[in-house]
Amino acid sequence: MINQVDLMAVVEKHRNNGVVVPTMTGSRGWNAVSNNKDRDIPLGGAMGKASSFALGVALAQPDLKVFVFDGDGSLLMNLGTLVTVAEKAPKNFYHFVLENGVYAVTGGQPIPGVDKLSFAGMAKEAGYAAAYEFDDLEDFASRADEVLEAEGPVFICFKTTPEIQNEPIGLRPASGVKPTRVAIKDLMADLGV
Ligand SMILES: Cc1ncc(C[n+]2csc(CCOP(=O)(O)OP(=O)(O)O)c2C)c(N)n1
Ligand SMILES: [Mg+2]
Repeated sequence: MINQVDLMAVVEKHRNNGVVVPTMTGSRGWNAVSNNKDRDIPLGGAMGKASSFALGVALAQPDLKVFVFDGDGSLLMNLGTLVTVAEKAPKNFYHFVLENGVYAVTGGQPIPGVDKLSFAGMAKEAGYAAAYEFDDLEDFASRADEVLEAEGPVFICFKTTPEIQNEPIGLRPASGVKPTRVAIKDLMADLGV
């Protein structure tokens, strides 16, 4: 099992000037490690749509790498995205799923199929250029150059430790994560588009 913030610290070292689209508990994790917040779009609310949004960015900015930190419950809600991404085949697209086995941000309810399905298997069969699965951070860190330099679309499933949020939403401490609409404006300003 992988700690998601430790994982994200490894990815941050490889992002260079790339755009990062985290969602759900991944947004908090990424906020803790990102060194270029003008190029981050934390996607809140639109469950399952982080990869769809990121696909649009990748197609519009083919010279920039785009990295998505999807949730496992979120990806299940929009499995068709795998087929759409594979069809468009953006070479600059890196789709990570944080497979923590639960809907962590809503209290830790188990996702369906967790011990049966293979997200990497589904991505491969949908037609991604490459698909990987890691449950050990050292294994990934030692191959990160190879995996993140490969031509996309690349899919990587990480088996992560759930960080369950159980407090009523109104009682949770502020996350410090930028609202999506602000992040979009900041990214456009940074890219000059
Ligand atoms: C269409 C829709 N249904 C339900 C929700 C409520 N909701 C927000 S986050 C979430 C769970 C997300 O789970 P996952 O993608 O696995 O991310 P994790 O919390 O584990 O990081 C749910 C059910 C929503 N935002 N949109
Ligand atoms: Mg989850």
